[in-house]
Amino acid sequence: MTEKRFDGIFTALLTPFDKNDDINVDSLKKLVRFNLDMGVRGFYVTGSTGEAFLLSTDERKLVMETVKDAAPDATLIAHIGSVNAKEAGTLAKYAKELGYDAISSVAPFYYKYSFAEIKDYYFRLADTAGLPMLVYHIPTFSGVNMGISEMSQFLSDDRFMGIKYTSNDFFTLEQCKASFPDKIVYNGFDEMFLAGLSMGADGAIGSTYNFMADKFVKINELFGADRLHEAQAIQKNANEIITALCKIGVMPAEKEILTQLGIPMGDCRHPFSPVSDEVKEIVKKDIIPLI
Ligand code: MN9
Repeated sequence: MTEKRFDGIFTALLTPFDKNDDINVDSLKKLVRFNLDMGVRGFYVTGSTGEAFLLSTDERKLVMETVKDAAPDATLIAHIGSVNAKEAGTLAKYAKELGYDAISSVAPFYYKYSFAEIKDYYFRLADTAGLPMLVYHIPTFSGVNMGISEMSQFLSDDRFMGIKYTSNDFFTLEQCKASFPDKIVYNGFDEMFLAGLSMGADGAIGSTYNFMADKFVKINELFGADRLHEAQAIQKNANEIITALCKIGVMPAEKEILTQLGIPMGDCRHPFSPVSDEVKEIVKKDIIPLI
């Protein structure tokens, strides 16, 4: 088996639902193939974008299995994070069993844990799975902010492969990469991918890649070839689309785009609202032509 690569573009996979609000396995396979065809290196499975916290443990396992079956050769990172650390442990073991390449977790949230407790959560999961651990840093959602001194406590350890960095504090991103050049840093906000690259990111994990990964694969290539202005033009085009998505709700709109492109995704789960007819029209008239 060839060594899996962790640089490049990773789609934070959306989770398609059918009419009964169950996982749509068929659409999930199509979505994986569609993304492989756009040139992604791999997938970040059941993360925020995959509605992890709205899925049961069995549903999370089903998504993980389906993706592994559909993309056995891609690099696969399972987000196993949960507010319930025991569930996270179960999923971490399952990721190992399925042959995933790494696990990742958001910091334990809702209760206000000390940093020592957060650290213990991560180290236990890394030991449970025996897979490289990717810290998922998303302070606006988790409420857990970490600076370079906290991050260093993970990145200096062999069990940690790097950080998925979803924040616009690029100075801290740069400090992570400069202090730990051998670790992988993923840019988390798609609309700032080029900025992240210029501060040292090795790649990116993002939600808009579900339907436009090809643009980001290209930005990455152009950046690597020092063709910055061409990369900028593509980022600008992508950002027109992301600006439109932000106005109507990012994940519901992403699902609607894919549905209109021929992969039925269903709505995001309650308490997200179903996509309105007005949003469907906006997607059709204003967004699809920009892709
Ligand atoms: O996975 C995503 N972050 C969140 C990363 O969902 C919070 C991003 O891809 C954003 O959805 C995207 C739009 O803001 O950058």
